[in-house]
Amino acid sequence: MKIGIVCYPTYGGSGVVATEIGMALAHKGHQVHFISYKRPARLISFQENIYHHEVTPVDYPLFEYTPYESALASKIVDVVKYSDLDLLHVHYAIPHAIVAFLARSILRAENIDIPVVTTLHGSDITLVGRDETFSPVVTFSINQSDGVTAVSNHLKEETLNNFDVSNEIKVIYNFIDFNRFHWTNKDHFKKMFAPEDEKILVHISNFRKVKRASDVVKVFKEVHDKMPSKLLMIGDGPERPNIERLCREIGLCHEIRFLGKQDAISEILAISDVFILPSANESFGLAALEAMACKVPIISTNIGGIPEVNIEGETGFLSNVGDIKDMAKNTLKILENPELHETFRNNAYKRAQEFDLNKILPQYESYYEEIIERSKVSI
Ligand code: GMT
Repeated sequence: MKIGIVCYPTYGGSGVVATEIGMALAHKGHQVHFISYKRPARLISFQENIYHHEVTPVDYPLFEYTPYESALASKIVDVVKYSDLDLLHVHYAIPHAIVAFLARSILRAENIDIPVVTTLHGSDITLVGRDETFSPVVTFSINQSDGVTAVSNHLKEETLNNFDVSNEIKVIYNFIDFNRFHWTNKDHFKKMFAPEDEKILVHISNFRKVKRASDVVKVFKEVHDKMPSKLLMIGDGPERPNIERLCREIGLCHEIRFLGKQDAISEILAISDVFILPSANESFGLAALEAMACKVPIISTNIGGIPEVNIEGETGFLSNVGDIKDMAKNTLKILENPELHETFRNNAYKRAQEFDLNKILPQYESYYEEIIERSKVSI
């Protein structure tokens, strides 16, 4: 198949999933055309069957806001026509689903039919999409898509409960590529952060408010009061200055390292003992799945789709949002008992295998085929 993928190229989960799907499809021989305003962050090296089409909105003195949507729609029209795409897969509803609808309408006027699959990822439904500024557009564009997927049962339910959706929604979970995410012995690397063999807690996110990354620091303080430990904070985003301030206030700067955006996530996870995910909302929690693939147990909240991934008392523990004491208690329970820690590590790895790329990717492929067939019938 020739597939167009529209996504955010940044470090957010939707862009990561979109890029991983594209790379895996290309590896299986499909032709994949990424359409985004920058090269997707995870598209690091040249790969056969992958093309990238950059959207470059034109600036003009009249525009206070550059009309990115129009530029994207025109680029999609161009790529569908000249690369002869079979299907367009757009990730994150805003604005990609409505732009795909626009591009599809333009192409229909030229007798070209391009089926559109929209994947809902999270905040496009649970946060920003619900705002009245966007919700009529989100509802319309979901209903107009030829196929719709959500990354968890919880996200599907949230969509049905909060938008007037008549279209069917298929759940296809996030997945993990074990070729890139797996545990390896990195003891020499661990020594750099934990020279006295301290336990390493880790958090990875884009430091938006919804991630409650300051809770990670508060949990760490409680743990650090009881046992020698270090905290690695990976990623970057709007809340980082506040969190760094908190570290200074509690006097633990020397025990907490902010490593910024990193590509070698698997190596960092391989030296980590526990992953902390205290989000106020999380449709799936891809970062947790990546940690589990590297045998890292998860201390998380019990919100959104997280319980579909992290299993209470097996792969980690789940607490109410903001319950620092409970998260700290659970972290200590795992870290103070080496046998239990090892069991949780193995359980996390086993659970991650259920989301193996090789199991999930065929679900996308057969869904694409179904949508292409269905749209041929309806022409
Ligand atoms: O919050 C993020 O990290 C970005 C966000 C997005 O939509 O780009 O991620 C969402 O999509 C991921 C991939 O499907 C999910 O694993 C995340 O749980 C989800 N984030 C939220 O729901 C907050």
